[in-house]
Amino acid sequence: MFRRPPTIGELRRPPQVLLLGNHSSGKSTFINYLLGSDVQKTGVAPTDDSFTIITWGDDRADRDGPAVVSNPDLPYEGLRHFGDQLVSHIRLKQRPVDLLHSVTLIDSPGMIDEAKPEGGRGYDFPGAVRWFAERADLVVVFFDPDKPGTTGETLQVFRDSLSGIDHKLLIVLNKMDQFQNLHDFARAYGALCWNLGKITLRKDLPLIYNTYVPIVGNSGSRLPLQDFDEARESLVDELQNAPARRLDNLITQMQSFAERLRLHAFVINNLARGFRRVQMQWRTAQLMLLAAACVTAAMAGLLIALPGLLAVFALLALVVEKAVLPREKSKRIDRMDEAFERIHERELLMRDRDMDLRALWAEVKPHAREVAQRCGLETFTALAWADREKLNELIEVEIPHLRSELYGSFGAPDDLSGDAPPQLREVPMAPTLEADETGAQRLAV
Ligand SMILES: Nc1nc2c(ncn2[C@@H]2O[C@H](COP(=O)(O)OP(=O)(O)O)[C@@H](O)[C@H]2O)c(=O)[nH]1
Ligand SMILES: [Mg+2]
Repeated sequence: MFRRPPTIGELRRPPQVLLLGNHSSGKSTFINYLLGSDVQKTGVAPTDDSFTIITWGDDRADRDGPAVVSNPDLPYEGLRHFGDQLVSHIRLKQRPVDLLHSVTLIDSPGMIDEAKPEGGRGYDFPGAVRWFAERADLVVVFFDPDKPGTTGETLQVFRDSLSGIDHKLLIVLNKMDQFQNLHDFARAYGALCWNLGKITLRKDLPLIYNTYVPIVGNSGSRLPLQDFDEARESLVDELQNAPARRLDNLITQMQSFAERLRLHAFVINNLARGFRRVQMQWRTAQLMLLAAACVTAAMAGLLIALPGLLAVFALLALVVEKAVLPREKSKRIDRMDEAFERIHERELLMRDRDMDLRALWAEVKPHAREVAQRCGLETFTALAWADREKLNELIEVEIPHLRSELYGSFGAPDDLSGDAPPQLREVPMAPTLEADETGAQRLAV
């Protein structure tokens, strides 16, 4: 009852990179640059309002949304829940390009400044972005000099779709070649930092890749472009590193599922055990009382009263089953927090573990509660000792072992850490933000 197991398509999904950004910030142009061909349409007008999945295939092939979400071999079945409107805005393009062997790119509809709460797009856009972002190994957000601010839909997406996945996020300030002087650049860069500082609520600002895509007809900036070229190379490196990130993300995800599952199972098991004990006590007490009454009646020669006695006990049993036990059950479910505290008594005393565990419990509790209420505590069989040990071993030995094997084979733990934002290589002009006493953020370049 914890969650449904992943589908075959989900398990087999290739490493994915999601590209987000305002319309005309250069997402599609960047994709074409990566693939070395005009796979995506580009242009200043908001021409493309679809999520386009660009993946490897022997032959060139394009498929529409309904064919994509109904194919169990593809990891996109889950998108059906967002409704036909979204499905009709999904495309899949297969291209025989080498890069796509190792990574699938997902181009997205450009974000618009005015987010219409009533759903101007006809589907839950932030929800769909969240769905893709959770399954992506890297999320690249593009900004351009015209709109370095984070207003409207961008703000909504950062708040609703990208929270909690900071470690996968790369920020790009694109079209650097459009700046004619340093002053314009500084203003756009400053505006972007300022806005990001407001929405990411992090003390340190994520690293920003200042870059551009060399395309025919670029106006020719008067700024030296070498640094921006290097930033682009770093960005491409990060994208090519997606398969290693994919493995790391899978392990992180497995760890997080396993820890949640352990909490869920242990607490429900504890409540169910307590409830079964009480149920047993009540039933034993009734039986003993009945037996005692029967014996007394027989000894006193009042066998004639037996049917009456049996009727009284049947009534008593009915009251216990229909009123006493259900009340006991909901009382126990209401005291779920106490069960959690009891089971983790020792761990909760450890200072650094305490907060993590409570945060995890806050996430797990609503669903665990719903499961306990809907299924009824009596339906859960006792958690076997061997299963309990298996779960513990998975979390404490096997998953950490997998991670160290991964680091062993890729040899770059710094770049692969699932918890911390990846330490990106030297890219020019990365600022840090320091919080001063008033809590405001000050830019220290
Ligand atoms: N000067 C310049 N123009 C760019 C750059 N990247 C994209 N463009 C142009 O910006 C416009 C919008 O690009 P597009 O890739 O369609 O943006 P999207 O809406 O984010 O997919 C197109 O006319 C591109 O030629 C860049 O790095 N520099
Ligand atoms: Mg586009």
